[in-house]
Amino acid sequence: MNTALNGASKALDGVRVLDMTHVQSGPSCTQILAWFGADVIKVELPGRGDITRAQLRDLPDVDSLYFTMLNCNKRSITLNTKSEKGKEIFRRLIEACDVLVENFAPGALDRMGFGWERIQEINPRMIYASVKGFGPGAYENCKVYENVAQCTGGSASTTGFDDGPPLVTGAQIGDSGTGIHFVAGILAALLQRQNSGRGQRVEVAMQDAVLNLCRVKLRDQQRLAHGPLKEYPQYPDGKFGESVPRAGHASGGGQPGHVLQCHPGGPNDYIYVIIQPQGWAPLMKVIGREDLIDDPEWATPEARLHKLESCFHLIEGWTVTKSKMEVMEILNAHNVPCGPVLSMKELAEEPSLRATGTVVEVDHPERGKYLTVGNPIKLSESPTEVECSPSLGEHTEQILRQLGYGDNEIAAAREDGAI
Ligand code: CAO
Repeated sequence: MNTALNGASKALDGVRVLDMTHVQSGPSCTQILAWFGADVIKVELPGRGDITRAQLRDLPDVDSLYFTMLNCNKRSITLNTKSEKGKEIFRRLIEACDVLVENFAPGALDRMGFGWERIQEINPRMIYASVKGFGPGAYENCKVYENVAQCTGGSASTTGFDDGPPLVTGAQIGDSGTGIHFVAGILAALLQRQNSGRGQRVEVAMQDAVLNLCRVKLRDQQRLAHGPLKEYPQYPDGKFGESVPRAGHASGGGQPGHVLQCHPGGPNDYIYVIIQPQGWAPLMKVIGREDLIDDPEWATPEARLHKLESCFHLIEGWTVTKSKMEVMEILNAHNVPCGPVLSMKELAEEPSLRATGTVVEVDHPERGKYLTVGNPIKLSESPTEVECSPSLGEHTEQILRQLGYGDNEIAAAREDGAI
C-alpha cells in the first residue's frame, strides 16, 4: 500500500494510517503524514464524506478548497462503520494499519464499538491518536471548533487592544496548530514502538495546544506578580489588572517591536520593526536622527522603555515615506529585524514561496488548477510531492482488494450500503 511517488523513498514509507479525521485539526495532521510518505487511508461516510467537501464551496458540485487544501496525497474509502459489514471491514483495516487518527466528537469511536481496549485487542501495535477540544475534566465531552479553542486556550484574552474586546486570530492555531502537535505525538509513538513493539494512545487537546502556543503569556502572568510589564503598551501610564492584558502590537519577546505604517497607506502597507540594542544606532542613522544615538535620554534600552511609543513614532515618521518593501531592504542592510505585513494576494504570488514548494499549484480533475500551502517541513532525504486530494470513495475498491476482498464480497458490501 505504499504510495511513494517516482520510486523515491520517503521518511514514512511503509507506515499505514487509518484516517478517521474530518474538518481541519485531524486532516491537517494526516496530510503532513502523507507528505512524509505514509499511506493515508481516509475513511468517509458513504454519500457525504468529510463535511468540508461541501462547505464554503466556490464552484458548484466540486470539492471545496477547504477539503482539497487539507487532504492531499490521501486515498479515500467510503465505509459506514456503524453497519455490521462496515464494522467487519473496519476491523480488517485496523489489523492492516499502524496508526488510527481521529478527531470525532468525544466518545464517537466507542459508540461505533471501537474503543481503545477493543482496538488493542485487534492490533496491539496500533497507535491510536485522538484530538479532542479539552483534556479530561469538566469539559471533556464538549465539541470544539477553532475559535472555541482560541478562546479557551488563552489566545483571545491576550490578543487585541486594551480598550477593545478579545480577538481571535486568522492563524488557525486551534486546528492546524493542534494538528502539528499531533504529528509530533504520532511520530514519537512510532519511534517508541520500534523498541517496545507496542502501540499507545496519543491524545492532544486543542485547549492544551493553544495554551502551549501562548506559553509566553503564562510567563507574563507570573511576571505580573512582581510589577508592571514594562514592554507592554500599558506601561507606564495605564493600569495593570490581575491578568495579562491585551498587548496590541507589542512584541512578545525581550526586544521591543511595533507595526509601523508605510507608503502609500493601504490596508497592508505596514512593517513590523524590532529595536535590538545594537539596532538603535543604525535605525537613528537611517531616519536622520544621529543626534539620538548617544543621547542618554534615548541611547539605552532602559532609557527607552518608558517611551517606546515615542521611539516607534519617530521611526514611523520615516517609514511612511517609503514602501514596506523599501523599508525591508534598507533596514535589513543594517541588520535590523523587520517584516512587511504581506497580504494573502502577495503571498500567493511570492516567487520564493513557489520555488521552495511552500505555495504549490495543484491540478484537480474537476476544479482545474488551484493553490495550496505545501509541506512547510522540508526533509532533504524525503522531498514532498503534493498530489491532488481524492474524490469521495475514489480508492474504495482498490483498498478492499488490498485487504483481500473479492468481487462478490465487494458487490455485497455495496448492496448492503456498507461502502
Ligand atoms: N460511518 C459511520 N458513522 C460515521 C462515520 C462513518 N464513516 N463518520 C462519522 N460518523 C458519525 C460519528 O460516529 C458520529 O456519530 P455519533 O454522534 O452517533 O457518535 C457522527 O458521524 C458525527 O460525528 P461528530 O459528532 O464528530 O461530528 P459533528 O459534525 O457533529 O462535530 C466537531 C464536529 C468538529 C465539533 C466534533 O467532531 C469535535 O468536537 N471533534 C473534536 C475536536 C476537533 O477536532 N475539533 C476541530 C474541528 S476543526 O474546526
